[in-house]
Amino acid sequence: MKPYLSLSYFFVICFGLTCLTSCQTKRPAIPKDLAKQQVIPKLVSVIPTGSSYEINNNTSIQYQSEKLQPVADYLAKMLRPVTGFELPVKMKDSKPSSNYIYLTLTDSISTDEGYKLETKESGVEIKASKPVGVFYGVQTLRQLLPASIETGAKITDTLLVATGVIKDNPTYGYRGAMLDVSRHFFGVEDVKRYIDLLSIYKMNRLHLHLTDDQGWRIEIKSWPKLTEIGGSTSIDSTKGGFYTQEQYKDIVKYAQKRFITIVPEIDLPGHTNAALASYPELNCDGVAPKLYHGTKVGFSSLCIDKEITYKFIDDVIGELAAITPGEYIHIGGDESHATSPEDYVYFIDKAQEIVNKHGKKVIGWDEVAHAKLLPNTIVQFWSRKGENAVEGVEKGAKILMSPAPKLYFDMKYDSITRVGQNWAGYIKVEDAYSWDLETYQEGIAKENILGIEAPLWTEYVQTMDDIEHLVFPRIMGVAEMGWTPASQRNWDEYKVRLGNHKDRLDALDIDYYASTFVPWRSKTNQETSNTKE
Ligand code: TNX
Repeated sequence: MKPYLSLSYFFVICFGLTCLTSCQTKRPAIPKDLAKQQVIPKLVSVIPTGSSYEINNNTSIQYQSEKLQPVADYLAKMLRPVTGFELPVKMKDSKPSSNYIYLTLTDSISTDEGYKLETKESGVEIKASKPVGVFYGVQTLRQLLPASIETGAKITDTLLVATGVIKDNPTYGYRGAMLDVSRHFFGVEDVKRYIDLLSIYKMNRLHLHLTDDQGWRIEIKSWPKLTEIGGSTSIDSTKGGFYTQEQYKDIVKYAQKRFITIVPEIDLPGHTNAALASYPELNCDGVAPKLYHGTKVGFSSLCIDKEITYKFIDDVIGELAAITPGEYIHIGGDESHATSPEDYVYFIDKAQEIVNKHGKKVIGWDEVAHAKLLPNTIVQFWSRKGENAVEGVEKGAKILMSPAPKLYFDMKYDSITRVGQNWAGYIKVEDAYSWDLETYQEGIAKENILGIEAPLWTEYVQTMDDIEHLVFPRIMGVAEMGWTPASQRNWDEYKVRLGNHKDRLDALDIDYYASTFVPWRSKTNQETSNTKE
């Protein structure tokens, strides 16, 4: 062997050995605590193992059960356009050996919505007992990736995931938002956008307040004037609108794919001027009132004594139940000041029976607690005093927590917020987050609580930007309150995680309220992913 040849062999071997010890193990470093620093709602447990996995052009998305194909497709659709990677989606009954995102169902996870996300240098595995848990694992993975993936435009960032094990599951099974589409109408695209945004934070219910004095927003085929007349206008007297049953079904399906159940509300027996204006026979005096464009509440009532009132409700609830796969129908029941207390109780008792007859359970605003509650009726706590909700607990009902001074997101953040009102006070981002569902009201304990819901009434809310401004970022705190045990939450830690969402909220083009009490921090991922520990 010529001396220069053996010398070059020597170098190759030396390089090879160095590479074996360093090239192979030198995975790009990303902070071990990324998951703890930025995921909302807060993860129950994170054990980092100090290395990373990179999603790249050779990554494949594989799933072990065909029930997971929609979730696998959802993930591929999220990442393909921004990365330009092929990301083939395939079914495979065992974990691939390298460069995978593997979705799998297992009996070893006991909670319905919980999941385990394990990242090794070879790939990411998400396991859950049900597809919903795997979907939540995917949302966690999404929040671990650079915020730029949310823009939908092609990105150049490296998609690194820190290695480690995340175990996560929610405290409450009902984590919701309500949108009033009656006072101002919001079309299908706006509702879908809201669904998309809620799903990022693992929310699972969207309650649509479909009817009120100012507008009837859902097609009822047996009572067509409800939308023809009652849906023709709104508080903004020039504009009306309603969902056809086909559009409603489309919203329901869109939400289902994101594991969000639509809870439709027909507000009864008050808040019914739009219905009363559409059909004179629903009025005790047989005279239809004019359509209403104001902001007053509590002046309208269906005629409690007329038989046709119950035929009307039976038809409406029947048609709605047939296109609503979720278990609940909301019957309103709030502020029925034009109905006598005796009539109110009589009416709510009958309405509950009608809903049950159509195979659904009732949710009602907390005044319904004055009625005889059926065993499966849910009381939604909203009023400033808790007596109604406590009466509900005493009658054995579960409570959905939406107290106005904390969760009415039509309330402004402060006196200079550009949209909203303040009858229940100003609600700062911290006020909406820093309280405990379980100690808020004497007489309502953890075992009485079904979950949490943040309503958005829209008397003064006209555009999607207005919705986003009032709801974000407060709704993210609500998502966390429903998910993370109260003992593991505190504002000082949360506000930092929230601040780390700045780039994501910007990339999603959300018109959020940039509270000065939150330490907003830009370029979280980019800065940290280049920083060695
Ligand atoms: C109370 S709370 C209402 C709504 C209003 C809202 C405005 C409740 C069940 N009813 O009719 O839109 O206040 O904040």
